[in-house]
Amino acid sequence: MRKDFLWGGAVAAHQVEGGYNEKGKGLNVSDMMTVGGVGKKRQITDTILPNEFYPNHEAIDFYHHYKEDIALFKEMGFKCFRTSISWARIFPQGDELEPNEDGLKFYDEMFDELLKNGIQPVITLSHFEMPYGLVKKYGGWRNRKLIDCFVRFAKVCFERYQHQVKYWMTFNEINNQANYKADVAVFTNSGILFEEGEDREAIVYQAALYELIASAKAVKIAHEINPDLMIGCMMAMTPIYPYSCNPDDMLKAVGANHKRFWYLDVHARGIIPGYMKSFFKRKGYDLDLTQEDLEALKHGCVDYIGFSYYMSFATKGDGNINLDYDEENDLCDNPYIQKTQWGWPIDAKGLRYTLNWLYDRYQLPMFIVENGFGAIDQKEVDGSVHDQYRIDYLKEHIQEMKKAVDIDGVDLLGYTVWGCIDCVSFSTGEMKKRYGFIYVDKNNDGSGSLKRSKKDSFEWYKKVIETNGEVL
Ligand code: P53
Repeated sequence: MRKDFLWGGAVAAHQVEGGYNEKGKGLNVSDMMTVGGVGKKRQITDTILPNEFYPNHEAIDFYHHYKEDIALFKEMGFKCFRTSISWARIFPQGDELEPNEDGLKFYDEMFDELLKNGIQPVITLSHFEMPYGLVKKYGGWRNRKLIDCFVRFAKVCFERYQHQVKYWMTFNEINNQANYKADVAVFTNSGILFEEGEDREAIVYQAALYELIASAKAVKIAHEINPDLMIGCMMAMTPIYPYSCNPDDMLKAVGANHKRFWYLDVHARGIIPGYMKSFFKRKGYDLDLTQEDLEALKHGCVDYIGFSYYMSFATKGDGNINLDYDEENDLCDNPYIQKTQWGWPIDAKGLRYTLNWLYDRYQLPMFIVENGFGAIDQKEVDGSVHDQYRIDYLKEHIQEMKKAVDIDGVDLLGYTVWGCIDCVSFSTGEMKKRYGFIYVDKNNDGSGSLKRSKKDSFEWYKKVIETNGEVL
């Protein structure tokens, strides 16, 4: 492993900060989502309802605890810490022309605190949140107007933090909305709510194209402001394996991966890939994509590929000549691997596979910006948490990552463990789906003292970083 390998942890603003209405912050889409659970979807409400619980409003109150939390990250030896900027702290409604200085100040101070402790901030501009005002006023990313709003936000952040932050990402897991049937995925990626009978798929493709154009414009501006800045994309890398070596399964997997990862071809190559052009044509979509947009894409290729890795999927051929893929119906179980309590397949070798696949395809540096294990932790009477299952999961993944670097020769910048401190689960809004090395005393219903304590994995990860991945 390289000497300057960026070991660290990752979270997102809305999942940790709380302080949802402090110092002029507007509402984000994440503030409108109620708590859910396994088999209970999070609801999206149009106003804050008095009898509902919104877990992101307080989250783990990182807004007021960040100094204490950063001290713990330092104790583990973090080289970097990935978080995001809450867009509505900076532009409360999203379409203002001038930013909210109090919001900017919060990140100034937090980034300084990280740097003072020898930790590099790695920043996502929009991690599953955007000002709710943009949803109300413009219908979210249905509207081209959002490109300007995002680019303004990005420019303010690059200008302000260019000397504190080198590594940036534009949109978190932009491909999560490939599952356009899932309301929460589309709402959090694109701020879109559907009317009965709308063509969801067409709307989501248009929104994604606007986001990709906005991302490319942001990349170009960042380089103009400061050529040292490294701007990446962020993809949810869940490779889709063919169920078997049956050529029909192989081909179906090609089609499925195209639909889940075409965004990456745009980000990294600056073009709309042929398979998507042909798909749009076949569907008869009347997409709003100008010559100027295509130019913008060409000049805004990312500097590196940031991605999350939790799991792999599998799919079977179905005789569909167009290789179309529907995430809700076309996935099947992989008999060779186990699943977590939340039904997420555990496949450490898939990480090595993913690193090879991406490097073969793009030859860009990569950054694993999320990997982790969500589980129910048992807190003992003495306050300890024996999370050997988490250590096992991370260990297996790091071993495969090392093989990809040392044996396969991929170019990898760093690795940040998701939810390094317990935080609100994105998909269910629960606290009990924990990922952290640091336990936070907070429960699903919002009760708890918010006290932080170390789990067994804390000392383990500290050793991993200290030895640059030698002792696992
Ligand atoms: P939670 C799908 C596939 C892989 C990662 O998720 C995903 C998703 C979206 O559900 O999300 C990322 O908290 C995301 C984080 C999120 C983390 O995975 O549902 O970037 O915001 O918290 C873990 O267990």
